[in-house]
Amino acid sequence: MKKALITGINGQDGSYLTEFLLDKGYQVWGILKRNSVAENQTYRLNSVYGHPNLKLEYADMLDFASLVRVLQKSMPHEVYNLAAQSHVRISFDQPIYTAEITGVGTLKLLEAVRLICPTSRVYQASSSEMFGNNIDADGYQRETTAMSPVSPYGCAKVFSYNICVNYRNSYNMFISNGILFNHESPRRGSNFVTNKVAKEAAKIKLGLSDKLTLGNMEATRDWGHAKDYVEAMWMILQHDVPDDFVCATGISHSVQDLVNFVFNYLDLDPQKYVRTDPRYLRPEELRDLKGDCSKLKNALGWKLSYTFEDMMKEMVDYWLDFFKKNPQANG
Ligand code: G4F
Repeated sequence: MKKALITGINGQDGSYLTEFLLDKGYQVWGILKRNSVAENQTYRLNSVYGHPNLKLEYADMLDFASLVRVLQKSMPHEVYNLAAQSHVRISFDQPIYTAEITGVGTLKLLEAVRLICPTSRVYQASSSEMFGNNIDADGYQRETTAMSPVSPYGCAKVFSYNICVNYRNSYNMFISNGILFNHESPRRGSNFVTNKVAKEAAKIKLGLSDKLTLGNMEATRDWGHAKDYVEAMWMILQHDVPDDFVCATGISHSVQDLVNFVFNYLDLDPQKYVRTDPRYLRPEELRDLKGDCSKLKNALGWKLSYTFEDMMKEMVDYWLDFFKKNPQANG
């Protein structure tokens, strides 16, 4: 039986990847950071919690010894490093914590893999945030686009990307970076813009709220569905050689387009409800993202199954259903 270890197993991507790998017959190990509310640690894993092939262990990216212990216990064939402080604006509030988890945490994991199970294949969750405001002449970012991050989070991800390439070359380890553009779902944290818009618009539709307050409406992002992107992670580790791949839809929308689409779907007028507030702006903004994933499509045959519109409808429908059943809840 193939074994995989996932850091960040209880996040959006970790939970979808767990379901995907269990379906493929893997034994899946995951590390959980201790949380005082135990239910908060596993709610995204509800559909698979208690599965005989799912093994959860307490460990932390800040705690090298805990990573060593879990690797020794699991001896995985594949390691997916999805753990991070992944919120870009919050990385300006907690830059050191972000660097330690999202940057140095990766190095701790690589060093532990090198010492304990050096033939394990390692997937690193790299990010389009690494490109900053660099765009190729044709309007896209791709594997060869220069990286000039504009946030502490982006800087930490560039460190992780580089240390992965360095370990691959220095120690001949199978380590691959997936450079993923924004990917969303109903499991996305509701302080990321897609799910914030979906959730608040659903509340407005049901009469539970009367406003949505946002930051930069001009920024554009290339938004895909997390379910499609976890499949890419797995494909990247099945390739015959370790390599780095962009994963994106190739289509971008502005935050304003996102708002217009969601409010239109709910038959609401955004001008009546949507406001902006500088507190949601970042000290430095990444303006535009649009990815070219030709390499991933051509080398590995990856395909998208969701459109932006289907994904946003799924998210809005999730929140409509949630608030109809729990009108008092804050989500
Ligand atoms: O949803 P966001 O917070 O995602 P962001 O910053 O692009 O980062 C996400 O994608 C990255 C991939 O490039 C990941 F690496 C990262 O971990 C994360 O998953 O913001 C998207 C855009 C930004 O331009 C932001 O300024 O939406 C703008 N925005 C406008 N109003 C807002 C808001 N973002 C948030 N979170 N909240 C707002 O009220």
